[in-house]
Amino acid sequence: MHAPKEVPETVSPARPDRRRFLNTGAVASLAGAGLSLGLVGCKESSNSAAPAGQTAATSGASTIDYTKYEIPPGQLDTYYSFSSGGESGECRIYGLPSGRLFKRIPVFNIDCLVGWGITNESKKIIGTKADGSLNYRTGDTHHVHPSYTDGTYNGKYLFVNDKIHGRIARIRLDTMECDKITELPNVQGFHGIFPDKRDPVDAKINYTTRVFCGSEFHIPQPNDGRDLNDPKKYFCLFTCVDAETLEPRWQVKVDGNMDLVASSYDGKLACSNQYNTEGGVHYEDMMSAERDSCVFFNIARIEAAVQAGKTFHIGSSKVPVVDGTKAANADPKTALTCYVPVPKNPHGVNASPDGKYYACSGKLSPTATLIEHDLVLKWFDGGLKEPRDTVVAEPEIGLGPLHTGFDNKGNAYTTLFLDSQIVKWNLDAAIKSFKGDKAAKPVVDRLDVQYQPGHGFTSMGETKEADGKYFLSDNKFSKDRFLPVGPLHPESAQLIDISGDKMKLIADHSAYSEPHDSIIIPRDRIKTRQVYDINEFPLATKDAKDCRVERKGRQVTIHLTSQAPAFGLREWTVKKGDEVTIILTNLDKVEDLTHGFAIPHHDINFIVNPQETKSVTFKTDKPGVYWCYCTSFCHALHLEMRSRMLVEA
Ligand code: CUK
Ligand code: CUA
Ligand code: CA
Repeated sequence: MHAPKEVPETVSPARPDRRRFLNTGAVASLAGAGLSLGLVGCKESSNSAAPAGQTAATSGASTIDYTKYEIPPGQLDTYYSFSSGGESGECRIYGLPSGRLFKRIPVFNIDCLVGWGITNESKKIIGTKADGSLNYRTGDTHHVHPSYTDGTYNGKYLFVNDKIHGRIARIRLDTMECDKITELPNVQGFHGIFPDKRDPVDAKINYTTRVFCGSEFHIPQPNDGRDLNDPKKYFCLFTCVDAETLEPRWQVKVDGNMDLVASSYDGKLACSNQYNTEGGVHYEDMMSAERDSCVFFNIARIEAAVQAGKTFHIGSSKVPVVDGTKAANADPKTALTCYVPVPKNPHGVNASPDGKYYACSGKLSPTATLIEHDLVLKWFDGGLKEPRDTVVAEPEIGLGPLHTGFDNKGNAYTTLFLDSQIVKWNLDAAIKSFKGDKAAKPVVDRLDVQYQPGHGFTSMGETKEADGKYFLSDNKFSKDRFLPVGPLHPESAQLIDISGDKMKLIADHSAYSEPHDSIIIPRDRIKTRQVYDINEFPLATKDAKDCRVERKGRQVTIHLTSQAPAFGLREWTVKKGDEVTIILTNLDKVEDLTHGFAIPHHDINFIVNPQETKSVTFKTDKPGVYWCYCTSFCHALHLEMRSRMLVEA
């Protein structure tokens, strides 16, 4: 899989030799790890994985008029795409269909362009220790989801997880900046996240008030050194976070782990796929059972149990915890949770836009499991015998199914990691086939992608307004799709037109490692601000005449403004060993007129946007002259835009 290869001059999406090479590599590496996958199909060529009678994969390349999708200079994209950034700890904003990268939003990572993790305001959001250093300098963002009103995006917030440190972050969509971060108590491997799509309790609140968070890694509770090597005592918590305060409201103790999270369209349920119902601590143990679960949470019952005080607490955490284990929830009529068995190590669970179904992919099983929402509610009412009776379809769709997007015509699009394909399957046909109708063929189309897709998502596909226009495949390998840039290849995000019967691959976009999830929103849903309101910032200096130096003992505060092409003070004097705070307000009101501020030797670098105020605090440890200069090319005299900080011995 990692053998050096020539770079082909042209890239054909359909070069079968290359696909076979990759596919066998992916399977072989799993097999090499001693895994018995129990997979059907052929390891030679992914195309033959299509069961007889079903459509073979197509390159989709032959007759496509790519100019149809071009965004010429000066024209705007029709969609925003918000993407996670994986190991980078950030989020990103792309335009679609062009694939233009507009912005990287620092969230859990330090960013010296905007000063994230450097300015006092951003450090407060990320969280600091007593000595003022950051709590964490890294993050791992996987899933991005905007806030909802009545089943569709309201343009207010974007929520994102940090898998490493169990933190949830919120991004304001008017400024596209992170404004809150919370660390969830007693959680490790916070992976799945999904906001409520409708608030069922308070009609006055017309937007998302809950964000549901799964946890993937089971740990001793509390994780303070007890039960270190007694995995039977480890467990995971499902957390509900308040969307406004971003504080945890309640948690649920569950059996097994949680991977992805989905929420219902009526506010009644949330669910999470579980690949480690075995409670294993080694991979062989985690894949020993033939079936795992998709666990459903009955939100109203959980909140009633919390209200009634049927709760406990873990360690020093004040967050109430209810017991959602199987043993404590044997009677469906009072159960808080319902564990629906699904085949082997599922990955990904997605709600269909009509609110009727949840598709849970098999990963180690070549199937997707379709669970009916109303049947889960029926089980909770005592009207169904077994949780498994909620399953209405389980089509064979291909090898390594992971994530599913939906169009507006009753079709699902699932990424097949091992097959390197997107498979389009019809929900009604899958349900008929499950009932025994031999004529019903669930799989309607297949398309090769390059290569090994992880997440895939349709435009507006996680809202009731799915529009059936685009599917974006976030692929884990790009290999020969782009000019090589050393051992770390970019990931490939491939845009697919799904408006017709056949999927058409229309563009490759490179992406810096490693986006997991994205969402696609029409541009008119997003309303951004271009200039801040100076009154939002209590520390603002509203007039250049008010610039000044204030000293209290060893603490010195510099009140400073920027207005092209000068800072409000030409120089200021401090002493070695002072603790200096610089508060900088950008007085320029013109859209796009950003100034930067950097101080040599002191590791200070940040920007101030029009009418914005930011501050930094640092120690002066070395006497000398330091030119504080503007880092953002703002004016013909940008290079001349500098002030001196004189540090006396
Ligand atoms: S997980 Cu990355 S491909 Cu974190 Cu959404 Cu499935
Ligand atoms: Cu201000 Cu450059
Ligand atoms: Ca398992």
